[in-house]
Amino acid sequence: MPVPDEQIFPHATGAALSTVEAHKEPQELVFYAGWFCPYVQRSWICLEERGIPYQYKEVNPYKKEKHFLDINPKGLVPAVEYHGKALYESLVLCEFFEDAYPDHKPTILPGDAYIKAYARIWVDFASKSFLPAFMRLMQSQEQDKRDAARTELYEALRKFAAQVKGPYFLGEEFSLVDVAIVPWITRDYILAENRGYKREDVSAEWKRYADHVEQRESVVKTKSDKDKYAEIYGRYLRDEAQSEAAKAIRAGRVIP
Ligand SMILES: N[C@@H](CCC(=O)N[C@@H](CS)C(=O)NCC(=O)O)C(=O)O
Repeated sequence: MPVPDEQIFPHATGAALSTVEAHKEPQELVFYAGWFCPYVQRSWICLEERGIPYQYKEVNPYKKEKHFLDINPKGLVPAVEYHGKALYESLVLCEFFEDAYPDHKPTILPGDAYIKAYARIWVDFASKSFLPAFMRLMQSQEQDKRDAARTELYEALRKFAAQVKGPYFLGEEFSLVDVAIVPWITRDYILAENRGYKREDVSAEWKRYADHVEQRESVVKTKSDKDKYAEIYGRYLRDEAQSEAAKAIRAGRVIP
């Protein structure tokens, strides 16, 4: 039985479409992506930031086609094939691009060992504290659960924003911490339009940071037209989405 999530507009639009068009030629690195996916956007931003040559291939991960499951047995985008070998997990890919393409600048992890470890703490925070709260707020149907999720989200964002050196998380340099969170910043209008979220209600620091980071060129270049996200996020807002992440949130499990 096809899951409703399979009904996805088939390709990128807007600025992201131009980026896809520029990456059609075969390369040693094949990037399996879904234009709509925030995790994909993380890895995609890193590829664009660092000018790494890659071939973009659109995948509908909800179809779980055999070729794609051979690349990522979890059946999730993003994934890559590098010299014919497969890898997946958005943040692992971002770090892999650092290691496999050391001559491509700028790097998105700082060179200093302490700052690099510190950055990883906040990348982890984005995945474990911010993201589940974001999704809970989107998927919650009852008002009391929405209020609790919004409070949880605001607390996480205030903690994060209090550490922002500005304009980016670590200061002048855009880094993996920004990459880890910015795809959801570009999608927070969904919460603003449907769940009473406001950047300024989190804190002035959060609003300043979010307003700035979403304008980064690599972020803008990996975004599709706003109206194309509506169908997908409508399923989350009605709590009908059957993605692995949506099911995990519904069941109170960790997001895969
Ligand atoms: N932890 C993974 C999550 C990736 C993920 O959940 N991708 C979604 C699309 S946004 C997907 O492929 N979903 C297919 C499914 O849930 O069946 C990562 O960071 O790469």
